[in-house]
Amino acid sequence: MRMKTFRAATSTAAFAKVKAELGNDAVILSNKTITEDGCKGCEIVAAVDNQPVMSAPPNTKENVVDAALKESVGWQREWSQIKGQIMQLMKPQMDMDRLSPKQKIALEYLEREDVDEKVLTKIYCDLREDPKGSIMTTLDPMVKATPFTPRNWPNTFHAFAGPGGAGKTSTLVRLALKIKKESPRTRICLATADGGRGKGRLVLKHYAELSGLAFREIITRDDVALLQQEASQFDMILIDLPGLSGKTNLTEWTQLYGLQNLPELSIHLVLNPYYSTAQFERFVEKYKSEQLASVIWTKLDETCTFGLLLNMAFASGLPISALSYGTGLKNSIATAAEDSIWRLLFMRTLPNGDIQP
Ligand SMILES: Nc1nc2c(ncn2[C@@H]2O[C@H](COP(=O)(O)OP(=O)(O)O)[C@@H](O)[C@H]2O)c(=O)[nH]1
Ligand SMILES: [Mg+2]
Repeated sequence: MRMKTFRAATSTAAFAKVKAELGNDAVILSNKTITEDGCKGCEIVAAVDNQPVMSAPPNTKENVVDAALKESVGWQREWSQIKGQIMQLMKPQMDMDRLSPKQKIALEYLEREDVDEKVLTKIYCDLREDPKGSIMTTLDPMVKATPFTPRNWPNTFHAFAGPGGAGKTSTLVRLALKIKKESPRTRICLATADGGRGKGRLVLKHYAELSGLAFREIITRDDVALLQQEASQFDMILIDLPGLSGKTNLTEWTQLYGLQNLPELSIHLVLNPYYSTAQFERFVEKYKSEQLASVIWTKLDETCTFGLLLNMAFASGLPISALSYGTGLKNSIATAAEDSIWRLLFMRTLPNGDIQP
């Protein structure tokens, strides 16, 4: 067994070093906060079973292609083949002329809006059962809104996860300011777990100070434990998570920081509706977690088709809790409502009434 100590400014950075040096099979033996030259940091001790060192093949064009093809063999390729075959089988069955003209127009519209084939097939099957049924009857149970308000989300801990640049920090600040404005007595704490030194941290600190909100930093799991101890002082603790790089996924990250122990933590996944299918599927895989509770869609003002909202609702069963549609901090976010989701999907109309081209 090979054992090594890694130090970095945050657990995320230390964990990345562990992975880079010891690989995915490394076992974390300890993970604690340390102080070095007056700065807080993280120390991880990790170990890996000794493995024979394989000499890497020369980096020729052929070797790179061979390695890539080998990587794609296995369940990933099999699954995409199976998926493709199911769709090939289903598509001819989707005889659109068996639908009423109104149903057919609605289904064709959703196809143009980039609603994926799994969802279209489900809608088609439902409509076939009920020739007089409206498309809304079949879509209604699929798309749910749980507006992000203290009343709908009474649990204390809320974390915002998602790819870098998706709009996590802006969303967190906007929601905190909105709640503070609507119910000034709500005791809100803003906590950042985003890298310790980044711009997001300063933004959060600035708005917390400006609005009289508490501010905390999460550098290691000790800070999460501390936050848990003082949780009764707050009605809502909003945690800004980092965008996860490389192969690290959300479940690994929450385990590393001890977030999975937080009672009633809701994680809200912040996404943009204009991701490609491949990107979207990758994010769903990377950010899947038992603690995921809602989806927040941002950058609606930069989006042309909104089918991904439906695809995600179908794939995850999660409600939508907020919608954001502008760069500014004011008048750029709305808590989600089912009719605003329908207006987006069928009329490309943003919550502020603007229509997307
Ligand atoms: N157009 C537009 N820009 C947004 C929206 N939400 C966030 N942004 C911008 O996206 C960028 C990244 O946002 P940020 O909150 O820092 O993302 P994070 O990395 O996920 O925390 C910033 O420039 C924001 O102003 C939105 O709804 N519409
Ligand atoms: Mg951020």
